[in-house]
Formats: sequence, structure tokens, C-alpha cells
Amino acid sequence: MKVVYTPAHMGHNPHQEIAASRSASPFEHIGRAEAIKETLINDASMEFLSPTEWGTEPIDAVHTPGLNKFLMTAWADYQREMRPSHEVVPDFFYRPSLREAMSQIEEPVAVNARLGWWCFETTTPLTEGTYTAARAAVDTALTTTKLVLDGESYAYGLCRPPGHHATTDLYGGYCFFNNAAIAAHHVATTTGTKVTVLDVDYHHGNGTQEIFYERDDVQYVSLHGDPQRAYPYFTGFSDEQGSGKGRGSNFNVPLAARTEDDFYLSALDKACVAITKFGPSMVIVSLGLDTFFTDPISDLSVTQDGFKRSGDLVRQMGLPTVVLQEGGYDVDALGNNVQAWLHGLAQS
Ligand code: OKP
Ligand code: ZN
Repeated sequence: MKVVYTPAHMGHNPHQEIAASRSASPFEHIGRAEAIKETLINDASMEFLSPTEWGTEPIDAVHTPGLNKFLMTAWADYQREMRPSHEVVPDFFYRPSLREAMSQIEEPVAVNARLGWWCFETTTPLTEGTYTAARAAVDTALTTTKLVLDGESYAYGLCRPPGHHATTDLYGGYCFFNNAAIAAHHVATTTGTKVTVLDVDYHHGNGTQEIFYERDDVQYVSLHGDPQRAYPYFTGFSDEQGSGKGRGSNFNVPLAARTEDDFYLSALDKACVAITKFGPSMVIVSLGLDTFFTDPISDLSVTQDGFKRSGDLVRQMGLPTVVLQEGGYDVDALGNNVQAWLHGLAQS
């Protein structure tokens, strides 16, 4: 299987994350992608390639162009305007009801206000090389997708930072640009065919759902921890089924804490039935391994064998499949878990 990887992800190098009312070492760090790389590079069935450059056009086709413009200079703007800091985090979020009944405003001028305009939470610091890394993750997603468009049955993109929490005009949840959504939009618009994003990360991909919620050319299907208890809390409920033209093309499967392999696989099977019914030309998998039973920030109980069975079930749909990395925070198990999933997909 072809694997797209670049060391450019190391530009995104947070030293802390602000969550649960304290600052602690970040769960999303360089070591995650390097652990996956180490496992796959020692696997003779994996062939490594570097991404090519795709520019900002595919990003601006999905996100409000101001998001890319902001992220390009935000860290440097903050150093100059506020104070020198290894990582940059908003402390004031724009919530539209602050201006209830008043005129709509434009993006503010002060960098601290712009942070709160474009970001929705505190666990996603900007560091000096974050922008370079986030752009490289998009290039990785698009390069992987092109391999499959050009005839590979499947390919894997080692995207870092992840993408599925980034909405049309907000970053957060360790995500800056929505790698999978950019890839799906690229396929749908350049081929004129339908595409499915199958999101198996523990966390609901609120960004991908939002981006495609009113569209009938891209289906979003997700299995995740029930938002009644799990991040991102405000989306991922089963009654979210799409709206307008998109009604029926969004499918959420919230899962109970400690869900084990057999139940998980039966839920994934339902997701696959919904995908087959939609009839896409390609499946883009948002692959999170944070459903693993020892993941430090999640509460499902999937095993390494469950990951292999998941890949196998996706293969049985018989569709060209792009696999893009999202979460997974038990770093000691991460490489083996990705490898198991990919071997299930490749039946090797
Ligand atoms: C990103 B992806 C943990 C706080 C959780 C954000 C979680 C983002 C998950 N102490 N912070 O979906 O794996
Ligand atoms: Zn996750």
C-alpha cells in the first residue's frame, strides 16, 4: 500500500494544551505521527511517498478564505502585537449572541480578537511552524486522494495535524484545515461523482458534518462517543441527518462508553450499508484510533483485532478507499493499530 508522509508535520510542536481547567502536556504531539511512521516504514508492504504541493485553492474552496489568511500569519502577528510566546491560544471567543439584535460585524483587527473569531476552543495552540504543518497535512490528503483517483484501490495519508473538527470558518479540536473534507470536495467537484467520508475517530467530526450538511454529493457517516458525554458535545446526535438537499446524507452513530469489538463492528456494518445505499465512487476514511481500549482521552473498548476487522469490513464494500489519519493518543499502540486497520483493508 502507498503511504504519503512528510516530516513537515513536526513544525506543529505544542508543549502544552489547556483543557480541564489546567495546562498539561499535549495529547496531540509530534511523537504520534513519528510512531506511525516508524511502524509502517518497517513494514515491507508499505511504500512511502512525499506529498506534492497543491496551493491554497483547494483549501479556500472549502473554508472561508479568511481562515487560511489568518492562520498564515497569526503566530507571528501575536509575537509582535501581544507578547513572545511558544504557543498562541485565544482567551476570548466570539459568540454571535454577544451582538444579539445588533449589526453583523466583520473580522476584528486586534490579533487577540481574531484568535477568538476563528477558533472555538482552547486545546489547539498555534506554534511557529503550525501553518506549514497544517498546509502539509492538506497536501498529504490531496496527494493520497490523487493516488486513488489515478487507479490505486487504496492509499494511506499520514496527516498531522488532524482535520475533522475544523468547520467552514473555525479551527479547534487539534485541527486547522479539514483534510478529509478538502479531499472529498476535490473529488466530488473534479469528477462530478458522489463521495462518502466515513469517520471512525472516537470524536464526532463536527467540521466535516457542518461542511457537507446541506449537500447531496458528499455523504458524512460517523461512529463516535455519544456527544451527551463526549467531545465535541454540541454535534454528533443521531437526529442530525442533513438538511435541504443534504437531507438523508448525514448519518451519525453515537456509541455508549466501553463499547467492545462485536458491537462496534455491527455498528460499522450499519454504516457500510448506508454507504452502499448512497452509491459513492470513493470512500474517504477519517481514521482515528482513539476508540482503542487504552486510549487516554476516550472511553470505547476496541482492540487491535477490532481495527483489523474494521479495515476488512470497509474493503468488503469494494470501493476505492482513501484513508487519512485523524486521532489516536495511546502512542505506544498507535503504529500497530494503524497497521492492523490497513492490513484489514488490504487483506494482507
Ligand atoms: C481530536 B480528534 C482532552 C481534551 C480533549 C480535544 C480533543 C480533540 C480530539 N484532555 N481536547 O478527534 O482525535
Ligand atoms: Zn478523536
